[in-house]
Amino acid sequence: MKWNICNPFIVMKIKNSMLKRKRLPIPLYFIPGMLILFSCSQPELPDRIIQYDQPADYFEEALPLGNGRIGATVYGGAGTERIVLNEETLWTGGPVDPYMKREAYKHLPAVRKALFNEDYRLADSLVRNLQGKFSESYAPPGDLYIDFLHEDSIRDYYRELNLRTGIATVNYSTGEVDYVREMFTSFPDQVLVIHLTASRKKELNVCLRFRSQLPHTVSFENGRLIMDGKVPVHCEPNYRNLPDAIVYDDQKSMRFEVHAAIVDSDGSITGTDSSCYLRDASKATILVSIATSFNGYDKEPGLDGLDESVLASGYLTGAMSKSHSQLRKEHVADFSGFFNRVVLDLGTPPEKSISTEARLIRYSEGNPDNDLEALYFQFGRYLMISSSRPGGIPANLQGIWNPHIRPPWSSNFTTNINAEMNYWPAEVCNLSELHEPLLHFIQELSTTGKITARTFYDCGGWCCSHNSDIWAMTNPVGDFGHGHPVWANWSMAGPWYSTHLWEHFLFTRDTLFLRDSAYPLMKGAARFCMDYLTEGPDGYLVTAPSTSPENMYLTPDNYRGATLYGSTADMAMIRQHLSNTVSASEALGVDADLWQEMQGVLEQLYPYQVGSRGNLQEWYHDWEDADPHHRHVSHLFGLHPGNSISPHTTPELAEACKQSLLFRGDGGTGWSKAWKINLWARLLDGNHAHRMLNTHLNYVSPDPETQYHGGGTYPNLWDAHPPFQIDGNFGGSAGIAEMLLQSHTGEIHLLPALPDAWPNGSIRGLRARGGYTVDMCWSDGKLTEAKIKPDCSGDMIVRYNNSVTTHQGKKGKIVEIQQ
Ligand code: FUC
Repeated sequence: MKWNICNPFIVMKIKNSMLKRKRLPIPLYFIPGMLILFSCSQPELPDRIIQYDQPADYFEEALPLGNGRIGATVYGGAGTERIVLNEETLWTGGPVDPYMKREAYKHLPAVRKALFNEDYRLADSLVRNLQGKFSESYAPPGDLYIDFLHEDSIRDYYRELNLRTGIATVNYSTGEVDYVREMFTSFPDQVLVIHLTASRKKELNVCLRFRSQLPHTVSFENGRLIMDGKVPVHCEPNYRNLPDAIVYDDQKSMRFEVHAAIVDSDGSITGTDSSCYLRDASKATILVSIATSFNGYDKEPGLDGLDESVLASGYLTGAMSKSHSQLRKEHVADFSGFFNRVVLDLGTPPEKSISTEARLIRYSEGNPDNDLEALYFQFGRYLMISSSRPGGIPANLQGIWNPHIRPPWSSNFTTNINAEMNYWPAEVCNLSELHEPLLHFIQELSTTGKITARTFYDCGGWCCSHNSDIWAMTNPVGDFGHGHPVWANWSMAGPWYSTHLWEHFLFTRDTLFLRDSAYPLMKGAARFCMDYLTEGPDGYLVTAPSTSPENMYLTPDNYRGATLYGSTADMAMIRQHLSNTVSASEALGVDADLWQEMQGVLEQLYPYQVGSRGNLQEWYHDWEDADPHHRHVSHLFGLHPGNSISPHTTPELAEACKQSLLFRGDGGTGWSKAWKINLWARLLDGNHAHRMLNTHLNYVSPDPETQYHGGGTYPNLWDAHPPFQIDGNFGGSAGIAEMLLQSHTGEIHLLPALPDAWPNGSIRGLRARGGYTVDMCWSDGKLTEAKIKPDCSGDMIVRYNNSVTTHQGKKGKIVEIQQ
């Protein structure tokens, strides 16, 4: 790497008093709002609003609110409001037993023998001996309903979600009365806040009630409507058709409590055992708190859980001590402090009256709408601010928004692309602190992963397989032999996850974080990789067994298999992670012996191969793909998210990646299309990246009767896998950023993949590796001005097209580049 990293010897002098933080340290310079620098010639803070002229019928039309911990999906019905509640720690199950198959590793030599005898059929069958249990599921506590006791005839209905403030609003009139409903989930106060007003006295009459699919009871105590319940102690993934798929246990099940209270009202409040009434009011605020007994990944949530009742009650009492306007003010300051750091302008918005759904449909019919693309970019940032806050749990497959007891793929952490993609926008989109839940989770994974590495593979270090959950599960899934190896037997989540640790350092240059939090974990993942590698038939080091996530090969004798040795994906992930760990050891000036060992292994890794059709080979041998259009493109990891391939440093390999992408085609699920936006951007082909964005934003109906299986976007802008999966939203935002700014090869590359469709525009507040904040304006497809603010002093290499210049960067001093 070319980064001029802060002197490692200075790092060693950091005082002990600074090392006591329990969670990962957050760089001090990320104070909300501090990085807003200037405006080129764009409107200040344009509206970023999603709007509709009807209530939602489906979950994918409802509007998501979140404070990282509490999720609230708001339908906005006029007669009845339905809000699907979630709490990020409410998961089925309990701490995983990482020793579930103590001697699995004894099967490894037989699998390797079969592989090196080229007996792939046998290897596919034997590798099933290296499987353990499935992950647990993310569960929904229930819904809050608010019945509005007024006339049925509604007019002037409008609802919106303001991405800048994190506030959802519903407006309508009936008879002579105008009703306004305003909702947000406050991070500072840890509650859902619903503010209701009627334009006439005594016309606000409502009933609050809960509904839950889980065993629960509801009571009304001291002016609070309280629902308490429990989740299953085990839940089978939704794709497994087994009896007893959901199991409860009175002692062990995780518990939850939801409290709701009506405050600040001029009406009268009464309650029954199942509901709470407000009568004759003109205004009211409803506060809702949720808590669970989750007490950490390694503690039984039933027997050794936190007191969910005390927690839920405490949050509510705290919020009740503040007025609605104070709660609102603090929420908006917190939320927009993150959101306003980045402003993107790609063109004029359409007329105000058009709903977001109509806009999306119009766009899908081929009508350009650059501002919708900018809105989509910001929606990804909105979702991250709402679903991932320091001290919390990483965003899962549905972020934090899930209505199902058996959600798609358990709403878990799927690690062979999805969990990582969720965090692709974190750094570049100036939300670095919000990366913390994932970075902290890696530490938890390393504890169970150490046992998995030893018991499944007889290796040191730590590893993680293709699924995980809140219990930091790391074993290969498959229910002890029932899983298809093409997804079950993949063990590279350790190195992939660990690239996030190094990326966080590159963007923040936080050496304390690198030394104390990141590097020890990186070393552990590197140790596993080095122990797991074995000598292949040509003398290179390879992984065995290996897969190329979820794709299958065809051997020359037409065997359709999953297990092989030395898949390109495995080799690329290990190459990336070892290179990163080498750089980390250099930055910290430590571990000379390990450095030497890693360098030696890097030199012996099976290199990239260009296949006979000019593609980057996915398999060790130049085999055909069983599905040439498969959604996974993990063999291109070195191009993105890795940096071992780029058109500037390895043009031939970049060309081979291009061929592979062309063969794969532009189809795929939501996240697959999002990945391809990033890949085409890394190939510096802005027009192809934009074409992918076009198809990524294709309107998908939320009606389950619609049989559609190719990605796209729902009316509320959620990514359609289908069903809803949040990774494509995050990957899409990251892809748009990647089209405008890249920094993975040691240069700050301005407008690397600007498509013809965006001739004029501006962006401010993107972040580049090395610790820079970058603002740019362009016109007629050409950069007009860039302003780059470094966090540290040192040389700064800037590229625009083929011109590369070096600047002396001074900490905090803006470097202006005019074209
Ligand atoms: C992987 C993908 C699927 C889906 C699932 C959650 O298995 O191949 O497309 O995203 O994760």
